[in-house]
Amino acid sequence: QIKACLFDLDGVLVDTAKYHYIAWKELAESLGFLFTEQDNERLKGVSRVASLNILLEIGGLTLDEEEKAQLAERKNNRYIEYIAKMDSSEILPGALKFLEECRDQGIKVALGSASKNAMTILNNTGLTPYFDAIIDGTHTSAAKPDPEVFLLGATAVNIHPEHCVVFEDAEAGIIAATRAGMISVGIGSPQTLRAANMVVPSLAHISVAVLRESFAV
Ligand code: B16
Ligand code: MG
Repeated sequence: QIKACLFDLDGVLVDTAKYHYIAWKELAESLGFLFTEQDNERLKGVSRVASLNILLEIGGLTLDEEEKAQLAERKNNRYIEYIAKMDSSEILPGALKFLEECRDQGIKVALGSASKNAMTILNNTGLTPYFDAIIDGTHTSAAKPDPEVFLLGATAVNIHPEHCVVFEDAEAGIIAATRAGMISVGIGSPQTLRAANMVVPSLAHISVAVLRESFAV
């Protein structure tokens, strides 16, 4: 029986990837190199520090830890300017309806995001009240594909992992869900999310009834 749904934030509930992209692109250009949309795919679901390391590798730059910390802060300050202007219009299709369905059917709802800015995004879009537990980058010590973020979520809502379903748009997140012993639903394309138990284009394409029919756990 499905007793909890755990949601990634960026790419599943809201499209903040575009703001991450603009902020990283600006940083790359200020350092003298180009950063493309294709490069940006490598940063999805990846932590801020790991993202910066990938970006610097693309630019062929080697910097010390202090310089890196400054750049990560500069990028984050830009990103914060963008997310400060977010509102409920930026919630992705089907997300609200599905969150309401979970609530109505007594299914626990938790967040499992790598972002340290998750609370700002949830508050600005009005999503916070839908969650029984919120686990984000301020609570974790290991990044996806480590299962920590989802295991903490399951513990917070007091549900065994085998009764949890994870919704993720990044491959690392699907691997994290599998390692946590949970069912995974990929949001996006089946090519990139091959390891998921099921893949749908968005939350508008899923319902609690379909989940129950597909996974008899
Ligand atoms: P921050 P998610 C992730 O969010 C993003 O996909 C990823 O691009 C970002 O680098 C990471 O959060 C850290 O975000 O810089 O705000 O702490 O998909 O796990 O919800
Ligand atoms: Mg994501």
